[in-house]
Amino acid sequence: MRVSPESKYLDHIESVGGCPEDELNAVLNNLVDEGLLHKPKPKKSKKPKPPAETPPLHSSLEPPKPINQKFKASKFDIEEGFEFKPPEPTISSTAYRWDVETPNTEQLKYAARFFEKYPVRFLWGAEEFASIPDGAVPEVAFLGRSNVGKSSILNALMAQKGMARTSSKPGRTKQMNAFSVGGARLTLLDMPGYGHGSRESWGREIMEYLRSRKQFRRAFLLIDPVHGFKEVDMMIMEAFADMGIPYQLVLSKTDKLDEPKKKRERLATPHINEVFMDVQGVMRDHGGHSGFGEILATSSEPVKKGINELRWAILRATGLEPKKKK
Ligand SMILES: Nc1nc2c(ncn2[C@@H]2O[C@H](COP(=O)(O)OP(=O)(O)OP(=O)(O)O)[C@@H](O)[C@H]2O)c(=O)[nH]1
Ligand SMILES: [Mg+2]
Repeated sequence: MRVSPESKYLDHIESVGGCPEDELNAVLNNLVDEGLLHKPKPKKSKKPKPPAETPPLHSSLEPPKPINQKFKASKFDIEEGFEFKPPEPTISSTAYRWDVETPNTEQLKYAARFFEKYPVRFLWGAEEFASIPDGAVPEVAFLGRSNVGKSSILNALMAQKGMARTSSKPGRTKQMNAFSVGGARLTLLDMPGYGHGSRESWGREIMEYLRSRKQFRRAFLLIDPVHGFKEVDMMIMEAFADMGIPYQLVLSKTDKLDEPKKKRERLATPHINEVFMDVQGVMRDHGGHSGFGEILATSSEPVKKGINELRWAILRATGLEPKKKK
């Protein structure tokens, strides 16, 4: 992935109808002033690489070193005297994992049932995040720049088209919306995007909400691999790390990486393996220790990809996965 290619990003902004730099800078400066964010060190500018030849999956790319070995033997493993080995890093078309086991078919089926079996309920929408009382039901939140596909991925997870409102115009989601799934055992939060079309104070409010929320379990930070990281994404990851907010990176709209070769070359889109490596590298350099050891590649349309793996990741983050039988 070409990380922060300014020109590509600006092209994109032009294509969506405006330049959000002032807004972004205002949001960032606010966060920095509040002491909630540190400015990332400026990166050395790299020469743009030529469009990548698509290597086969499981290619010879060496996975980089794990950035945070958090995987630990469970109490059950210790009690039963099982030999403990952290999982080997694995890479596939939908996931790069270095700190967590690959879910098996049964687990993915369980995750699908959990999300699809029970009716989804819209719980509340709020512009003033501080006003929502704490509760006991675990929550996960979907964050990312405007238009990255947050509401769409929630609809895919909930298997309910139109439950969360989507739009091709950035800034569609104007408030934080909460949805109840899995028979009221889990709450999913759709956050307003930061950047183009967003309100200035949201960055600060969202951070404050995530930091103080008792039942909050993990933020899923969406990155569009065609546009790559922007400075604000890196600042958010650093803020997560500074505040000890657990997060996981999710690549959205990865169908665009599978587009016909001609179009892909025009967009200079890399292969997914290359994206995984680059994304992990950026995460390692910006707030890696708060990030989870799994990056998922998803798409919500035209075909769904990686949705059950994301569902499983959510269940694990919230402790709602089925426990091992004794
Ligand atoms: N190709 C493709 N397009 C997608 C995908 N997911 C979302 N989109 C499109 O991207 C646009 C933005 O999607 P949203 O889900 O509204 O994005 P958002 O992050 O919620 O945007 P805000 O609410 O404005 O912050 C819409 O036009 C979607 O149809 C995907 O997986 N693949
Ligand atoms: Mg939205």
